[in-house]
Amino acid sequence: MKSFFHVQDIGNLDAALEEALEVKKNPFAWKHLGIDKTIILVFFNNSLRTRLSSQKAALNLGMNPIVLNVNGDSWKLETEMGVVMDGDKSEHLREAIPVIGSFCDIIGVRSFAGLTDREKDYGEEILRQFIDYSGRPVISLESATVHPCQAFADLITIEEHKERKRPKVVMTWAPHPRALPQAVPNSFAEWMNAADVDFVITHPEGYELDPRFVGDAEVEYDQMKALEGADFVYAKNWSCPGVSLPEEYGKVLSKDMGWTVDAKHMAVTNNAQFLHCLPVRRNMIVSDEVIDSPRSLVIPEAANRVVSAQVVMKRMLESL
Ligand code: SN0
Repeated sequence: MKSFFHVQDIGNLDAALEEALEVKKNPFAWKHLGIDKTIILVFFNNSLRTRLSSQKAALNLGMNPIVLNVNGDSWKLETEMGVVMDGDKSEHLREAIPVIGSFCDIIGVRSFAGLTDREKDYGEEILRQFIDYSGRPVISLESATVHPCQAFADLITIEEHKERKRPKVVMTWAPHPRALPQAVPNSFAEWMNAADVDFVITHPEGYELDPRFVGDAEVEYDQMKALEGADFVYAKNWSCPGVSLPEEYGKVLSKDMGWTVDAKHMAVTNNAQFLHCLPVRRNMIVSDEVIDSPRSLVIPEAANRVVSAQVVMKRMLESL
């Protein structure tokens, strides 16, 4: 595997799921693969699960993880080409990336969407530079438009917890005080479209996700109607994707607390299990009652982040 970015990069999903369950059962069985290998995890943004699960996955495989917090403990990095570097940024990505590449065998990168320039974000400019200039396999640890390690962990969690063969999975927008990227819902949609589930997306009008990620999914603007009979409810906030009105890109169009997932929403589902990628704003995205209920899977879902990362790194080590 050369890069991990889209669902296609993992190949056959049944095979990937089978491998994930094997890795989960036997996390140290592939420790020989990573001996004398190094992964550098580059963070332009905050992280809890991604940082820790990536390090844990690397250690399980016998690899040496090194974490670099850009903006914290490295030089501030310039990401734009052709600029006069007379500001606070001391080094350009064009040099930093090949240097990082020369110190390791695999690279993971977290670089959130800036949410001001849609074209730049959807062109994945920072991730592309890592792919083009590092000479190493690159994993998106949430880049501008995708968060594949999360979506793969979500799929593993659904596979483990489904109570019927083809469950109904509903992804619902929920309110948040800040503008958040679309990476998580984009990847979740992409992966659910490829999986053996009935997938429905619900959000207020104006929050339409990019058609490349929505694919053939059903979009229902009536949240209650969408949730009827759901087996899994996946809540997530995202800012305006700017699909029909580019000038609204990255804006918060609604903070409608009527969309907060609470007991009244869960009551119309098929006793659904609740998913969220975390971090979650309690009583904005989801009520305490729902996230604290026995049908909430947020902790096992987060635990599966080690599993998804480990399958991806294992595949990369196998093809070095
Ligand atoms: C990120 C996002 O893409 O939505 C990371 C999720 C894995 N979430 C946030 O930045 C939440 C920050 C907040 O203030 O709640």
